[in-house]
Amino acid sequence: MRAGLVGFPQTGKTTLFEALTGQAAAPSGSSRTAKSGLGVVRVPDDRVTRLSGLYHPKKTTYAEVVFVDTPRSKAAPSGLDAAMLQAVAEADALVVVLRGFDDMGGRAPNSERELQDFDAELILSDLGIVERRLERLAKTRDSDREKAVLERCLERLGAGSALRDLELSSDEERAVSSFAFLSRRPLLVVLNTSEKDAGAPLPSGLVTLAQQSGAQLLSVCAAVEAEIARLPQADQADFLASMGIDEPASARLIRSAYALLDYISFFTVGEDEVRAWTVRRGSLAPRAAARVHSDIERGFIRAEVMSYDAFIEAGSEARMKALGQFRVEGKDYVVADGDIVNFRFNV
Ligand SMILES: Nc1nc2c(ncn2[C@@H]2O[C@H](COP(=O)(O)OP(=O)(O)OP(=O)(O)O)[C@@H](O)[C@H]2O)c(=O)[nH]1
Ligand SMILES: [Mg+2]
Repeated sequence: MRAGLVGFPQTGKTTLFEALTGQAAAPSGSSRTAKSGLGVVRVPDDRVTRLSGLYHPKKTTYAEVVFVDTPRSKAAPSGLDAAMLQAVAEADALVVVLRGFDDMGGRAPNSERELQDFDAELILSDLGIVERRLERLAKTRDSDREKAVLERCLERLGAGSALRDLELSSDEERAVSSFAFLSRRPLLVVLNTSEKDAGAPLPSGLVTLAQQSGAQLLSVCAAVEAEIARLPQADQADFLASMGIDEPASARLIRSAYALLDYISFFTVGEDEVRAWTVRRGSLAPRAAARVHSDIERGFIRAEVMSYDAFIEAGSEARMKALGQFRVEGKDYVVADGDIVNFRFNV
């Protein structure tokens, strides 16, 4: 999964990136805001650790999330310029960072307003795309289906609403997917609080607004968490606890993103590798197989499946078989979170 950190200038995007990845966004010596940073974070999952302990594989691979920091927008106060758009072009989800601390000039934060303004920027960006495309299509006689969907989008956007919760059929979705509308991307809102507000309840107005926008919301004190992320791994848990933070920002953010995107994990196990994979909930076995390798999807015969919890309780594959819990599933099987899967295929 790829998540793009976006927002207005000086809201703490780069600081959050450092907190999430434990790495500085740009090489030292260069301006910290000059470049778009990429950081890979492993998805914490005790189940993978446990399976690895049982199989003693040569290699253990956790699922990963790529966070993208976006370069400073020079066109302040506008939050979206070409560089930022390019940085998030391939993001599965947008993480909008809101300022929850007094800025350099001592101005108090207004996170609700900021979220509304940023959503408006996403909407305007999409509106521009839709209008240009419709103008072009007006000169042609075909593409009626595309025109019809774009008209629906235009209506929404023109009324100042995001495309996030616009219901589209799978045909319609396909017709507009290449536009990668920003206001349709799943949105995660991070309120970047001041040190004194770390751990305080979220402002209720912002909670309501995020709900209305179809977004997930969480608060993080990026400055504190970036400090902690720089400490040796062994010391991090103690420092978090001393600040009243249960879980590092990266773990909380990844969990929210998985919930938002409705992602689940399944596992493949063996002597060579124990590995976690991510798919959308509701995916059929061949789709899950494609995550592992396209050949496995093409030559899919069946999937041998054990659910993680039952497996841990039983203790071994042999015992699972004896209990009748080692299942053989076909093409129509919907993969469940925690499934341990062995694909049988023939190419
Ligand atoms: N008090 C407080 N200050 C913060 C926090 N996070 C960031 N800041 C400060 O806010 C300023 C901007 O932080 P950055 O992380 O560079 O923000 P940015 O959004 O990446 O900024 P641009 O890339 O320039 O748009 C810095 O002076 C940070 O020290 C926070 O959690 N609390
Ligand atoms: Mg920055």
